[in-house]
Amino acid sequence: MMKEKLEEIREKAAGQIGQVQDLEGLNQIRVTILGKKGELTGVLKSMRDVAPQDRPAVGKMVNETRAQIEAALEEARKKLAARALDAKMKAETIDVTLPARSGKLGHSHPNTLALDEVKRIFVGMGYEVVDGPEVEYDYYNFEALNIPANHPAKDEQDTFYINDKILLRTQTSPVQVRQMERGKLPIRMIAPGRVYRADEVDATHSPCFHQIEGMVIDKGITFADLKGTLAEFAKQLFGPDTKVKFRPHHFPFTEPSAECDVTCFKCHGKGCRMCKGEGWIEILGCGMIHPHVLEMSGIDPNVYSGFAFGIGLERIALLKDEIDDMRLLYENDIRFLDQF
Ligand code: 2NM
Repeated sequence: MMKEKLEEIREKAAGQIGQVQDLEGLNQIRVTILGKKGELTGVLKSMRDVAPQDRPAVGKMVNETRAQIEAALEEARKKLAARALDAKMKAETIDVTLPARSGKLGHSHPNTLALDEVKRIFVGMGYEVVDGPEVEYDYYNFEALNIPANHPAKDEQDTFYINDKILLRTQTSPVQVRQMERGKLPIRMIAPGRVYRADEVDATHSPCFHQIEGMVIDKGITFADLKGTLAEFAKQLFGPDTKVKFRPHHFPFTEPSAECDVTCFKCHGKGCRMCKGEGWIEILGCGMIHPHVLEMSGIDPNVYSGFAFGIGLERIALLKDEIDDMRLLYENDIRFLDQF
């Protein structure tokens, strides 16, 4: 009677274990059979109804049944665990042979492209690239450059003053002055960098923009050297058939002074939209360094002479890339920048 009951439990367990699909189900089976209120435990509790002399044999049978069921449970657990691991591995496979998603690479800003080009040309002619402070003394920005106290450039409307002696440089000439003061001659240098003017933002103005100023000082430097240098620069920047033209102008720090135009690189001088029908495009200011400027920085104008020039970097970038609004250069709109 007890034997049949145990046999029935064992077979039922085997049947259930054979059907079970996952570890949770298996645990359920363990609880319903071997748990505190489980079927096999129930049998154990009914031992008191068994005749004392039969108890050892029945106890042994119960224990054997229990061991068999436990063995079956353990075997099933191993199978199910292996199957679960297998499924997990399949679901989480990484295909290491897939090509990587390519990151989007940036590129140089149009200003940087133009500056690199200008630098390449002058470095190729033996010039040094020099920089200096953007926060400058009034002396280096104005006085040492022969710009008198009553000059309109010095007006508070035009210059950002930190105090009455210190300001944001309005040109990169102070870098040239500092180089002259060092007294190592000859000098062949360009000074690119940020400059500041108290201007309202519009299509051609910004309170912060970039200049590239250049300077050569040696014995016997003449206006012919200036013309030859800038003619070569223009050819390299705008194409080999580019011509230059010099119009008289005035700067406090140079004498004589000129503005330099190049033949339009689009129409080659015939006149078009690019050059507003002129055939010529203004690109820079230049001149022979004023003897007083040399003298103030400790260079004897009777022994040395030199030329200097100033180029607006944005103007070059806008021209070369045919951009019609300077603000586009500062807004950092990727849709715009991606085009260069
Ligand atoms: C310009 C035009 C002409 C210039 C002069 C000097 C210095 F320091 F040598 F005197 N540096 N840059 C200069 C001359 C700048 O910008 C339109």
